[in-house]
Amino acid sequence: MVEEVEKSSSVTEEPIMTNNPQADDDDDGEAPEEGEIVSDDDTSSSAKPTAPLAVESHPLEHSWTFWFDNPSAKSKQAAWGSSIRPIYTFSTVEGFWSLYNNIHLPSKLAVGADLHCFKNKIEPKWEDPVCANGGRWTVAFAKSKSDTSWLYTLLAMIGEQFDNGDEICGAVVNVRSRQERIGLWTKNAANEMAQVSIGRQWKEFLDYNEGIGFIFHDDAKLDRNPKNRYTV
Ligand code: MGP
Repeated sequence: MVEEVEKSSSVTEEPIMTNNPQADDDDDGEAPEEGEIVSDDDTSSSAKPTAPLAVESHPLEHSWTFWFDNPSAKSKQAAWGSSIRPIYTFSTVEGFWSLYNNIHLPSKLAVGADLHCFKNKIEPKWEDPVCANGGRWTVAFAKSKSDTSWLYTLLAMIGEQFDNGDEICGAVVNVRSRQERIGLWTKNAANEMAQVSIGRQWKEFLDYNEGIGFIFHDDAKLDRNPKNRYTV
């Protein structure tokens, strides 16, 4: 049994969950599956039940929370962000995979959806005090082409691959009708050295060779199409 994933108290909708629950219940009495460990003396069907094998869990440096903004819950009248909900929090490698394996990839999400993975306790909003002076790098992908980069972004973040990992708030994938965009949110937009380092490393992790731009949240608040402050 992998470490139990901490479930948020406010789970309301499941359009991001696949119908692919983890096959954790191994004691089905059937032939072992490939890779399943069977003890040598487990030769009779009347073998006594044994204590479950303890599976090591590998703690991450930080806890992370997935948030989801369901397009069908978004309303033109409601304030921006009022339909964003925390979905799950995880704090181990095993917790990440059991969650990742059960939520849709960006290519399977409905147009208009936003899926966020942020350090626990940081809300994926400009208004969050940790994000307030921050900004974001963005990479745009053709429709259904962001799945691999989304995974690599998540692994780089939760695996603390960035030299300036403390600067990172989280990442979001925006699914839109013509494209998908991944945004990497950081804390101190004015710290150019840290932002540029993060942007360069992110491109390496994604094997992305085109230019990308960094926008300050303060600029985005004033202008729907803000200018890039940094490019790498
Ligand atoms: P967006 O989501 O960055 O652009 O911001 P997108 O995806 O091109 O737009 P969409 O219409 O396709 O979703 C779009 C707008 O949402 C901004 O201009 C803001 O009005 C609002 N908005 C976005 N964010 C991330 C925030 C936020 O964190 N706080 C607030 N208050 N508004 C936001």
